[in-house]
Amino acid sequence: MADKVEKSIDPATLEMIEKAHQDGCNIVFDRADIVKPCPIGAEGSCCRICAMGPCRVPMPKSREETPEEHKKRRGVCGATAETIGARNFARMIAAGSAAHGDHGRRVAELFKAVAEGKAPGYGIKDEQKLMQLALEFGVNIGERTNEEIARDIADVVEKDFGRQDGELVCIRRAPLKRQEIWRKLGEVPRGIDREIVELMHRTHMGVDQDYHSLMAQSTRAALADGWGGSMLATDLQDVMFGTPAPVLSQINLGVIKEEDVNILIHGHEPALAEILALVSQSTDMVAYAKTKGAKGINLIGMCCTANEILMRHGVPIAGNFLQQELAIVTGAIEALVVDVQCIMQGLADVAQCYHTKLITTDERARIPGSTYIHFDDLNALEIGKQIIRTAIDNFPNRGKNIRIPRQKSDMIAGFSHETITYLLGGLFRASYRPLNDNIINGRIRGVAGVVGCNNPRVTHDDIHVTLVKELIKNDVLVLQTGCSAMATAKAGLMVPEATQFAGEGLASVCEAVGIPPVLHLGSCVDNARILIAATAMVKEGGLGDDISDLPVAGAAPEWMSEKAISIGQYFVASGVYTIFGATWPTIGSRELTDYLFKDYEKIYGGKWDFEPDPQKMARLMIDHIDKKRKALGIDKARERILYDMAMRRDLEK
Ligand code: XCC
Ligand code: SF4
Repeated sequence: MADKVEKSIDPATLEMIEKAHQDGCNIVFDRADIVKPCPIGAEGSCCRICAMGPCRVPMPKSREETPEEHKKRRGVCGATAETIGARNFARMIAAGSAAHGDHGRRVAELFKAVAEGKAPGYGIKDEQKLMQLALEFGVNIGERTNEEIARDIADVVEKDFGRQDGELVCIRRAPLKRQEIWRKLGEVPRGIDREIVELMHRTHMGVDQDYHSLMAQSTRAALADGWGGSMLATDLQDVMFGTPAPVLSQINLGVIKEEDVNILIHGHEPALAEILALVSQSTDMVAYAKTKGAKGINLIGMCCTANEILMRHGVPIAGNFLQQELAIVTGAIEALVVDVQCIMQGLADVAQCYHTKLITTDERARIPGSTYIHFDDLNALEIGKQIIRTAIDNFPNRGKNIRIPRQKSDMIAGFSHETITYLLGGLFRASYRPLNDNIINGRIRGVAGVVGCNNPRVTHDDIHVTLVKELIKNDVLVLQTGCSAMATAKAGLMVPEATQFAGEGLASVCEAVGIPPVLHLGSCVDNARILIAATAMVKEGGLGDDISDLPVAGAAPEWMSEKAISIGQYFVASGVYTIFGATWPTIGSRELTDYLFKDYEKIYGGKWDFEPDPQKMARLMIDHIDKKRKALGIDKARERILYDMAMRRDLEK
């Protein structure tokens, strides 16, 4: 990795970095310059899980090690570089799966409270999805009320977290062939909590010392994320808050309004954000804001909480992960309200440079220097009002030093699995048939999921945008979530006009259906929607009988969080070729890396890969897609269609 990277391709971000410096305010980009990544930690070769260490067993620099050297590369207990690398990787998966699992659990708890009528302000918005879940989970519908049905669904879901034996309920959603692969390997998750606890146990000093078996349990914990915690979170959120449908909104720091009380909500769980979306528009709150000299209340979002309320309410997004501090730097944010995950501790210091109140709300995520307002699902409306009032009261404290970048882009979001079927097939024939047909006939070459974070070790947004542009140019339909979705939305790729960047085949399909070539599917837990979409493609027929047969690929080009590794692992174990950028955390062990990058394909049909250059990354993904097309025998169709298009172009001349 180069020592000096360009900070960002986003002009709004660059402008605010400069303002932060003028204001003498220290931000993530500065800290990334000062704190260099530890080279031994970066390659996964530092073990610090017991007090005989920490043991550092780095790969020799700039040359192959001899087999003798490799044998001697061990920690005090004798742990090999493979074991150390696998343990570190496994622990990332445990933490990532735990984060999504705990998110799912909290949603399930709220769902139960809603079913019991104990959570005023919340309700059941998507009755159809409730019934679908009831049918799927074997819950009796009969003449019962929605609440009674929800109560029983809550019981089924609750068991998924604490079950000791058996299988997670959503495992049955996967293609049959995939389920059989997992069962044969003994990797079907029993309970979400159990798999994570067992993985932590196995990585303790002196337990599992075979990287194969450490990675097998890692898969089990990761599947408990993708087909467990994340999937349940998405489903129950849809039932309570509504299944997203396409919605037009705007993104980037330009959505901050100078004359309004600006309330920025940041984090991951939608329960609080949903209430704020409701309360911030209430007439008494808006009236109160006016008494303080503001024109109104502007609720905006950041990171995945933003994705949740964007998809369901069209709430504008101020930016992605690396812009969280920069929003404060505008000088126009009255309150930054956070829940859990991806919240930088640096926010507290940046908030001190301005009038912004940093409000923490979750007992699991406390930040020194913040104001803590405990959010309680059972008293959500009252607390929501208290938060909004606190923000409004802070409006008169604004300084004179305000600068809001002009940049904001239009975007369409809200492509749930359900809406994709409707859009493609129509309300009465909702299906994936048209998508499969267009893949088979070659107009669409394949489908890519591009997801994940920002990372200041690479140029902000650049890798996302370059990769996605290259993919759509080559007729690959792109599905996105997380901060990656925000990067390309800012770059104008999530509007129908973006078909101008798409290849002719993909553009023709998008224009016929009226969708952008890059679809926003939601937050990081909504990666589960991508699993369901892939499964629907398999079930629709004509593209093989397993996810690993599909011409699809996945990427997290600017990843940074442990959740991203968990997501990657469950995609790989579900049969998807998955490529990460930025840095790769097992480079210190050749054997382990080969196992993940090569041998995995024989086991799962999918595998990991690493490539920081977005052009090369696109090439690798497209090559994989073409390989799958060839195996399906549909490679020729694409040649024909491209030939037809060239002829048509010639005729039009
Ligand atoms: Fe966090 Fe989800 Fe990563 Fe963004 S993409 S930095 S995890 S907010 Ni999930
Ligand atoms: Fe070192 Fe082994 Fe302890 Fe790890 S477990 S710190 S390799 S002695």
